[in-house]
Amino acid sequence: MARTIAVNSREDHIKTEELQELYRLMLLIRRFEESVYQKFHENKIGGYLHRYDGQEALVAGVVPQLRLPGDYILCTYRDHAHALACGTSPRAVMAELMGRATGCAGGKGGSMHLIDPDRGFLGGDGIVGGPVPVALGVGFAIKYRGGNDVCVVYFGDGAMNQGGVHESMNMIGLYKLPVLFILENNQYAMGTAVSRSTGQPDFVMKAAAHGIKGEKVNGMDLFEVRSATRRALKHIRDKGESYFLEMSCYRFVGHGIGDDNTKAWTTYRSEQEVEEWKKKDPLLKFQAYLEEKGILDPAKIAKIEEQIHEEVMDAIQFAESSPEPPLDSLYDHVYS
Ligand SMILES: Cc1ncc(C[n+]2csc(CCOP(=O)(O)OP(=O)(O)O)c2C)c(N)n1
Ligand SMILES: [Mg+2]
Repeated sequence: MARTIAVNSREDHIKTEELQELYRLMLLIRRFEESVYQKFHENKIGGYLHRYDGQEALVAGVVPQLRLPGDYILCTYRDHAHALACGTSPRAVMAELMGRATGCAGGKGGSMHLIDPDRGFLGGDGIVGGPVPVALGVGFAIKYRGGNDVCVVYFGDGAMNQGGVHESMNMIGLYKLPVLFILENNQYAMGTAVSRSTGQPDFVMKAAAHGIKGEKVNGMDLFEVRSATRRALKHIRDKGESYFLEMSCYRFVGHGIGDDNTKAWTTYRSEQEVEEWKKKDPLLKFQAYLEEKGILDPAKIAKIEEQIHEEVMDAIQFAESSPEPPLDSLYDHVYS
């Protein structure tokens, strides 16, 4: 029989099945990203890519709380996790990374431009801060059409220094649009620490300057992310106005595939700092919690690991055996 576990507050009970699903999702994201690293170095993936290792809770604590389709999600180029959480198959994501016609953008978008509109996933964006003006438009459309859908927009701490982000936040605050901001504050924009790039590192205060309520959240803790998201969504759906969640987190690997944290130009953070954050690993912390509560045991974990491994291997096999887009489709979907 299904058990429920009380988390953080009496209202917030979670079924054991849901907890297991969240664990599976976080593990899928982690293992998927690890395999992507390997495939890039085998020259199976071209272009560039950015991994989400360490930030999994920001997606697992938010996306399953949404009504999809109905609500909408926009995010940055660090987008593999978001697509997987929306339900885009690992096959379609891997095929997109490998530039195959079976990819979720027909093989023409690549890592930074995953998209799956049927599931409400309006895509990644290679432009820092780029998703926020789009969220303004989506939020406006939701309000114009009526109903209480929400547009969730993910963006980074570096993006908070972009003019277009603040212009959009101003209008979202002014027009009271149903937008949930998820600031992925992973402490760095490429090699630049937050403290070196902004005179006011309190991002919730910056949101308040635009008339948007918000709070700071420990993004390394799935339950905290989940609870804050539920509060925020309730606020947005009930009041029809936006909400801002600043999630502190850390990317465990380099900024992108070209940053392996070892070369001189990547020594913007110390090994010791990385190790300190890894002690707060959201996946391992959640796993330990589930073991402590008797929801998972080593045998069950091994079984889930095996299933995820098979799922990722299947995605790779599918992608590698898929065709590239035909040459005569080169100019499709291109404006000239
Ligand atoms: C408008 C724009 N300027 C610069 C870049 C180059 N660039 C790519 S990622 C990045 C850092 C962004 O950092 P942040 O917003 O904190 O996101 P994170 O990569 O940490 O997730 C920069 C400067 C870009 N893609 N777009
Ligand atoms: Mg950042």
